[in-house]
Amino acid sequence: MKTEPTRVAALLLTAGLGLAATAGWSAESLQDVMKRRGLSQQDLLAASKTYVPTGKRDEFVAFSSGGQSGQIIVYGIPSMRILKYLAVFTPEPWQGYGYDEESKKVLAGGKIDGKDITWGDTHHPAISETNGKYDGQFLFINDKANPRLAVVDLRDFETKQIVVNPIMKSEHGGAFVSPDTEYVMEAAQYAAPLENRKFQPLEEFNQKYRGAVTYWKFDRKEGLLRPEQSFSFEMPPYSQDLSDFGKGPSDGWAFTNSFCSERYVGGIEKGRPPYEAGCSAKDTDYLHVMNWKKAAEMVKSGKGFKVINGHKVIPMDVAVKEGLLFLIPEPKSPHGVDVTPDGKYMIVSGKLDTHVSVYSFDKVMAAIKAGKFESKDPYGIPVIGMKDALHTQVALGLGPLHTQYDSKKCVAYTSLYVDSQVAKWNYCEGKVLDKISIHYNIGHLMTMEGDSSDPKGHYLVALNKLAIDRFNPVGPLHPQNHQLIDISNDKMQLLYDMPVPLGEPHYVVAIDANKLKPAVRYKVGTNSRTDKPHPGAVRAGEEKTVRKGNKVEVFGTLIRSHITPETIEVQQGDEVTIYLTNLERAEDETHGFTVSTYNVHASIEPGKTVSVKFKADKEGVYPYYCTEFCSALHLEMQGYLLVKPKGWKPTKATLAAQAYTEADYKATLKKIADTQAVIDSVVGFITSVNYKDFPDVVALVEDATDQLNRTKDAKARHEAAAAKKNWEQANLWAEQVFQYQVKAADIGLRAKTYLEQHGAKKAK
Ligand code: K7E
Ligand code: CUA
Repeated sequence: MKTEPTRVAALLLTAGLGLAATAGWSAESLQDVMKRRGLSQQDLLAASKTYVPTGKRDEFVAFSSGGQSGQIIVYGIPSMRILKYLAVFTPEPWQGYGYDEESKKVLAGGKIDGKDITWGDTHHPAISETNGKYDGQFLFINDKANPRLAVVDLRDFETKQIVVNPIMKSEHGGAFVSPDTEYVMEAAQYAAPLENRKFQPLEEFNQKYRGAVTYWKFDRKEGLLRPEQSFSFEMPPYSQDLSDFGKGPSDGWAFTNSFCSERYVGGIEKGRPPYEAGCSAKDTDYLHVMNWKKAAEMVKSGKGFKVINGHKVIPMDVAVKEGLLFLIPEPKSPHGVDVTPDGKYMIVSGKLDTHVSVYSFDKVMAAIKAGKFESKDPYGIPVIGMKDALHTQVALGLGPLHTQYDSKKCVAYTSLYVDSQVAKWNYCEGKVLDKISIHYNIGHLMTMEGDSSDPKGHYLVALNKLAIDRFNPVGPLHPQNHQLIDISNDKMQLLYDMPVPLGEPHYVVAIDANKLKPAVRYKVGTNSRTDKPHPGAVRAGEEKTVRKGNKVEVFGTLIRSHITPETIEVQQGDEVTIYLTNLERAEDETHGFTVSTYNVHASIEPGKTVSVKFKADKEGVYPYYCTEFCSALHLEMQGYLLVKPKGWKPTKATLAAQAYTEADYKATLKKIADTQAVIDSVVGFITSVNYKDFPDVVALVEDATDQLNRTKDAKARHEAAAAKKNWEQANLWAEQVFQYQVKAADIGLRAKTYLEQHGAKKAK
């Protein structure tokens, strides 16, 4: 037990006294490496465009759908280094998501019909916008399989809310945000009866099944979707698909694609042709055009909706009468609809058509104003003639799907699924500019802030459906495949293949890294899921255990390197809740917490308060400990949950004594003096340079000072014990002084290294 601190002290001594290591140079030249690894000039160029040297950061941060994993993958561009998985619809143990009480409450918001759903089919992440531009505050993502929408707060990258769509049974056309994020849109996919738990025969599909588009009201101040202020359009039972909000001149309007407007219902087992045949029989489907702003005002005034499953729904006949809903034919089995950055055009791609269709918002408005419609659909919705709405159509290639925009005017990129290519083209003039092949079968593609009103150009990511021949084989299930493409020049250049180990990511969005300003700590005692003070929080010295009947509540704290309390004693059958507050202020000083075999885990970042709860239904002894390697004495960050059987009585016994001597105490005092010398030399170095010019170092110095201040209490205790010749207590409290010193010295050395690496100058 005494060896580890001694080893640490020795390490500190060498590190503190030795100076910066001499820089090592590779004996190989660039040419040698190219030859040895078989790299071309082109490879080197690509590598130099993606490589981010140690200590440097990426220009953009991407948020990728994690597909069936129900999570979001965060990575940097251009390095394509994975930074984090955000737990959204699926429990994620590292973050305690689904294993602590606060996150369980968020997940419970996603229960459907009272049942837990512990996964999600995530498709489309969306970053919140202000005036059509990414603002980096919130992130939304949908679950296609179980129609749900989640809100992630980008102040701490945590999921705060999951809502269930009250009328849909599946959804796909979400999440998309209005230019000021007042609303988040999601469109249904597979039509079904809107009433919950209601059976209707497929024979009555046309009459009883319905699609829908929902507008969720977003309360930016509280960071929450407001179901009571949200509403939906009832839609025909066409399979609504991707959507987009208008912006600029088209602000106030929104657009949703559909496929299978044939309303075919399949039945391969009855000898009928499959869905894929029946759903692509017609040459056109319908683009749905909605005046969402007018609809929102109508609903707000308390008119024009009926209530289904407690949710406001605008019936189709009302939408038609009020001029809120129109259709335009679109070719053929379309998938993506993407409004141009200037808001003047809507670009639609038909999977089974070689063209992209550029619709003019002005022309659509003119037709509506003139009452010029070519027909009505079977539900009485006016249909605007395709010719009256089109700006142009451009032949791009086979299987066009999704479109993104460049910072250069009129320049767009469209994915070609069948051709496995990206086409770069000009949508104002309707001409193709460049094409690049990818591997294989691209779905979505994404440019930097490329679906906002202010795209940033630079890079494009292709989200490919297959990863044949790309990566080291890992079994029949291949990794997902994102490819980074340089779009800063006229010709596109493929830079990098990135295997993605969670699938299937359908869409990804990327934001200028400077727009993200996540916090590094919470105000002490914060419930991170509500951003409110946690009633279970306590300050240092206020830790307590409270029993009420068979309910035991432990109010504890964590700080390097101990958990208070270190023993929890309960009776078998007690319901135990442990509230834990991380008292740290230092960056990245997260502690974890688990109790053996009770299936609980928490990640407690600086300042956070969380709770774990379980029934102590098994007699026995259960160690609990910190699960993050937080400090040199992390392994000692431990305690025991003692679950006593009913009727157990203590026998006369005492804790094992260690019997330390005065000599042990003196040796510890010597160790303290030596360590203080190291600390003094490090402090001497830091204060000899302009460390105050480095905010990261200032924070480290504050943390080190904080650790050193803690020695005062322990010092008073060991001196008091020594005065009473209680050598055991004296030695142990002296050891505690040393522990604080070790942490302070460790932090000080980190600060020193940082200063050396960042070219600190002699202080004047
Ligand atoms: Cu896979 Cu947007 Cu769901 Cu297209 S989606 S590919
Ligand atoms: Cu705290 Cu390990």
